[in-house]
Amino acid sequence: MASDTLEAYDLTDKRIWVAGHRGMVGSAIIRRLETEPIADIVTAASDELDLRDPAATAEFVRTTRPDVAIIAAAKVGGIEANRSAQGEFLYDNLMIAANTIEASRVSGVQKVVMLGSSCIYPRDAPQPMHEDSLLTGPLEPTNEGYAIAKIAALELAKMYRRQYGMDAIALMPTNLYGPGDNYDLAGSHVLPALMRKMHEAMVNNDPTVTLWGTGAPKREFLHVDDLADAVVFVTKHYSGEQHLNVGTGKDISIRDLASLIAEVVGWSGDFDFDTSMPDGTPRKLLDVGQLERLGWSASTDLRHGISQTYESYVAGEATD
Ligand code: GFB
Repeated sequence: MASDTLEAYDLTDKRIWVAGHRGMVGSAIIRRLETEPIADIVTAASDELDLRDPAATAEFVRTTRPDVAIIAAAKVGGIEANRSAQGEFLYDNLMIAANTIEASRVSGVQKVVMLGSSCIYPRDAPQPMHEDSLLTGPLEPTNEGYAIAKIAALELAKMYRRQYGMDAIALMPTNLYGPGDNYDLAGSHVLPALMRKMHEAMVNNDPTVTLWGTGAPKREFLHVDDLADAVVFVTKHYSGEQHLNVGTGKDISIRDLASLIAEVVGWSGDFDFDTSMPDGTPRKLLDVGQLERLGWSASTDLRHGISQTYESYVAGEATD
């Protein structure tokens, strides 16, 4: 690890911009920042500021003058949303990254934290996937647009550090879940989709739930509150051009995840497999050694995290 990586950045009295504050990730980061002695948090809703617009983004940063920019805004979705709208995923995420980083540079933001995804690594990268696997092979086709945008974002942070001395860092989280997730079955990720499908099967007394693909792929799931804690940790303790993986270091097959969700929801039935839907990457497990050596590791147990997320899903439904 380079010697520039353990610098401490004091958040006391800092003004922090959280881009994407209404999303699952942004809202978790705000909950976590509220426990820090910062001055204030700056936000803009997407109907007030379109981060794909360079002039509007530059004007927002110029007038609000944040010390720190945490870029949690992104167009995100599960395997089917990604596969069917690759152009949109590439364009929106490229523009968000380019505009937020450039606006931060022009207005002299002290620290910029970019968030990416474990899908930046090659489909067949050795597991667990080390940061050095970046750009060593072909990407998974179902999320190539999103992955290319997130690779461009982390490279932009790196190049701006080299050219302008900007303190921009990039974190690559694994698959996330938690309160405030998207439960729309066509666009969501697997964990919220299966939670909803099983909850509805229980309510309707359905004996079967259909899973996409074969159930064999393995994924690593990180609670969004753990990610928010990692974001604050690296903002305070890390400065370097190397992007960092964030995960739990443990993975689970989709079939076993489905069984775990069924136990938490209290539904007992059978699974069907719709193999006309894609499996995607066979396995996606991160090597989390670099962040662990800096002093951070995840703490939420998967079963506990799913239970807590299910409680918030049921509570949200009750108030709809
Ligand atoms: O979470 P997910 O949509 O995204 O799917 P990825 C993970 C696995 O779960 C795939 C299976 O093998 C799906 O086929 N699966 C089973 C389901 N049943 C379902 C279901 O009802 N809904 C969904 N959505 N999946 C995304 C990328 O990949 O992960 C993004 O497309 C991003 O770029 C994100 O990186 C974290 O893990 O395959």
